[in-house]
Amino acid sequence: MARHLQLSQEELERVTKLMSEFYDHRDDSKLHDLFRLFDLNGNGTIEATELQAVMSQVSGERIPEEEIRDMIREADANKNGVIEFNEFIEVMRRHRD
Ligand SMILES: [Ca+2]
Ligand SMILES: [Ca+2]
Repeated sequence: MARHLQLSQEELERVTKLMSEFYDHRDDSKLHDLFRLFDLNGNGTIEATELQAVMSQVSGERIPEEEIRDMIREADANKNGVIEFNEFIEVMRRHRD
């Protein structure tokens, strides 16, 4: 089931809302929902293409590949090139705290 690598308007609003709950209200309970929104193809990991697509939509401008690579490198604790859920939690918390 190939999916277009882009969030719908509704999903984009949800990402923005969940991020604000996470950062502003320190609500960790929504991280799994957030992870699933980033995981556009639903395979259980966040790939570079997905991170770029979502981050670009959220910020409203295209994030360069180089920046995406740095973000992945920072988050990718087991060095397999993709972000698993536990790595996602770690990096999100590190950025907030
Ligand atoms: Ca994925
Ligand atoms: Ca990984």
